[in-house]
Amino acid sequence: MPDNKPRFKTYTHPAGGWGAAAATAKILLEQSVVTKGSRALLSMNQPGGFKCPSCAFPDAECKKTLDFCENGAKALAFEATKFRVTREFFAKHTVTELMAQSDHWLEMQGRLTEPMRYDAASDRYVPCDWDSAFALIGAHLRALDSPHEAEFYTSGRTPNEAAFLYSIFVREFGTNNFPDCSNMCHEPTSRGLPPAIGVGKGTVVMADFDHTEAIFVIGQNTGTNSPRMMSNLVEARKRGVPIVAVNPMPERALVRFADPQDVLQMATFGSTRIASEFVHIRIGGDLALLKGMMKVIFEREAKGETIIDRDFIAAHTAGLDAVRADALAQGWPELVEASGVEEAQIRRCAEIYIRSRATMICYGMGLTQHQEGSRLLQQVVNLLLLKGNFGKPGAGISPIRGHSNVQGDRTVGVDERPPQDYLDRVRDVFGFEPPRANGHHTVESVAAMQAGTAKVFVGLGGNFVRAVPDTERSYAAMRKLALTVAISTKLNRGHLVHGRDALILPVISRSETIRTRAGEQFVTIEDSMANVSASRGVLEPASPHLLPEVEIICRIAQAALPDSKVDWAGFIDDYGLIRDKIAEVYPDIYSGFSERIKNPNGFHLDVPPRRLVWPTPNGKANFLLFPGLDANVPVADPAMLRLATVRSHDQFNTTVYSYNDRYRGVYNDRMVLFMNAEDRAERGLKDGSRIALETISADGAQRRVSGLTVVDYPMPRGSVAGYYPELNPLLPLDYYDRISGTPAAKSIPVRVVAVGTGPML
Ligand SMILES: Nc1nc2c(c(=O)[nH]1)N[C@H]1C(S)=C(S)[C@@H](COP(=O)(O)OP(=O)(O)OC[C@H]3O[C@@H](n4cnc5c(=O)[nH]c(N)nc54)[C@H](O)[C@@H]3O)O[C@H]1N2
Ligand SMILES: Nc1nc2c(c(=O)[nH]1)N[C@H]1C(S)=C(S)[C@@H](COP(=O)(O)OP(=O)(O)OC[C@H]3O[C@@H](n4cnc5c(=O)[nH]c(N)nc54)[C@H](O)[C@@H]3O)O[C@H]1N2
Ligand SMILES: [Mo]
Repeated sequence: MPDNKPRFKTYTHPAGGWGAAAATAKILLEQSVVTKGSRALLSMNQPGGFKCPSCAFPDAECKKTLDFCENGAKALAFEATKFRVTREFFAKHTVTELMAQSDHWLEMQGRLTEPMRYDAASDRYVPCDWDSAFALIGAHLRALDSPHEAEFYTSGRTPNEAAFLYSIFVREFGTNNFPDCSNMCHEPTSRGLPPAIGVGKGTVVMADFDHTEAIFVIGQNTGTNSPRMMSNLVEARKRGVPIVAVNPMPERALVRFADPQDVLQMATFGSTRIASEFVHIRIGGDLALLKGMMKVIFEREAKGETIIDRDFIAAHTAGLDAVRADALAQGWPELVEASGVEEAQIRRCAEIYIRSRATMICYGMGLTQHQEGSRLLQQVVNLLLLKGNFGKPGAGISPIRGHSNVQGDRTVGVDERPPQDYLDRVRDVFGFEPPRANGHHTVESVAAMQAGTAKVFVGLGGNFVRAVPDTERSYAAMRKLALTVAISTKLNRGHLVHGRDALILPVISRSETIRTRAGEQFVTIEDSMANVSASRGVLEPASPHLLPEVEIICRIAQAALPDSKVDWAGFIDDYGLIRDKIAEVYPDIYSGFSERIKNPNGFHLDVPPRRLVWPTPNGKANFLLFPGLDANVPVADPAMLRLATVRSHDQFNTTVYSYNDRYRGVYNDRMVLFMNAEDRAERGLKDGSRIALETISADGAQRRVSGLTVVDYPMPRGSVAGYYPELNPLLPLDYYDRISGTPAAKSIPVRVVAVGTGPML
């Protein structure tokens, strides 16, 4: 790039290919980790190596010599970076000064190297030895009037062993306050699917890609956020499997992709057309699309065709009649209006579904982050049930999870609404009575901070303040706390928006070796398709003063619970003991954990619907009714636009790797608003106009982000998109799915309120 001026240029190449290969090389170079990084890449996702710290997509089943993608390489390079944040760094900068820096700048400073404590007198972080850090946490926690005054956050990079111990410690401490990143992510999967199929997980495994006859990818930017899945899509396309991509943004990789791991394609500059049908859905319009497809099926059934799987429905399901009546009652004009998709295309999608004997539906944040995200997913299940798309090869529902172990953390107990039978087992195995009442999810934990009832926040990974809605108010809430603890690998905004006391506790990362008195330890991870496998880091820790997450949790527990019934000291050294306890608490899925994990490829956790067993109250798979066509509360304001906050190609959640978004043709700028040219012209704006956006809400609060540049982009009318986390100030805390607690970050009602001057291009 010759200069740093914002530049917008349509990307005309296939996604992936040499662009991705070049980007990988450039990143390793920039982080000065070419040799170290390349060596580590050889171990990534290989037996005996470590799991990619980026997304949760499973490893390839037939082992390739290399199993990583451009964005996995980025995640690794930024983790293995040679740059360091030292005590000298903190001595040089006050927290107020650091606060003025961008998220990108903070990330670029490198790895944290030793525990630090906030010193109010100098407004700086100062070194603090580990013992004092744990003593401070213990003192704060023991001083609380009630254990419910503490909030224990988890981000999904935390491995099973650490997450399990955390869930035991927090429960022994006395609360179920477990806000976690899943609460902002796939929680509609965890809460919406159980009433329908009995589990809050996907039912597809990698082998299903070889047998499927149709794939729907709804609301998921595969080429950027789970690029390894592109290989599966490419393979499926080569077999002639139709792929339907449903997205308000014509994401480049879903249109055309060259697999960087395919030697022939790379050599010939070849590429594969991915989507056989691209559905340019209006934001929140998926409900109407799903109902439209069901309407087609039921209408044709009514005319005498046999489409639905009657035997499956009779043997395994309940509730079809109400869902049928609801779908048939929808009118085409309303379906077309709500989805933004023509009737003919909805019919074509239905036809693809009808012809396929095994369909899988994959989805991401484009479906979950709506006010009715959970019920929206239940309609996905309805559609799948109609043709018995469970319990057979090539079929099922496939949430594409985010963080590499977000599903695993939930499986081993990070859950603010834990099932009672799990609590009974915790009591029996550990000998204390765990709290029974539900705790706080993410939104409720921020509300508790605002109300002043929360006093202590512990963040096991992540960047809570930057990830949650309502930035300004959430910052203020966080600053009211007595203590904030950040267990982190790298510097982030969460360290700068802190309580009166604050600690930064630096940890050994996924790619680094964990050594304890008992020798080298490994951890385990559960991917998005319920495979559990071992992860062993291969690099030296970034600093000799780092501790593994497991040890940090054990020592916090020892400090907070002097009379604990749990042998924390034993767990610090031997992670096998932790796995034995996991097996005791979860005998159904984890029995024999320590033996089974010896398989170099790991093992699959049982997902009963794959066996046509439905752990629902009635023992059936349930068609669930969701009347109407709105996945979000309608807003009457004619100036309203629906805003989706999305990820660029060069970020990992709140971590901003660069200001470019190659596939969307944006360079050197993240303060952009992707808008349909007609919506733009209607508002008297030009391509490149500077604007401010304001949230339309009824709570009287003003939420505004200015300094945005309008970019003409093929968005459906009325739908706009921009980047997370920059646009989080527009997302009201109270704007979330009531079933799951997930903020509706894909459908914020906004309007353009101010137009700046000055040319941008
Ligand atoms: N490189 C990289 N990998 C990542 C991450 C990352 O930040 N960077 N994050 C990880 C995490 S935690 C997660 S959860 C996943 C996120 O992965 P994704 O689910 O792909 O996340 P998003 O980028 O938020 O956007 C999802 C897509 O939804 C579309 N969309 C928006 N609104 C709608 C709608 O109403 N309907 C439909 N059908 N589509 C809509 C957007 O255009 C976008 O293509 O990725 C994980 N992997
Ligand atoms: N508006 C809007 N908001 C959103 C979303 C959206 O699409 N739109 N997406 C939501 C989603 S899906 C998610 S998952 C959340 C993400 O929320 P979080 O998971 O809280 O955020 P991350 O940016 O992934 O966290 C990055 C930090 O994690 C720390 N870290 C990295 N690796 C490790 C490790 O191995 N161990 C430990 N202990 N720490 C580590 C580093 O210090 C790094 O700075 O954001 C949510 N917020
Ligand atoms: Mo996520």
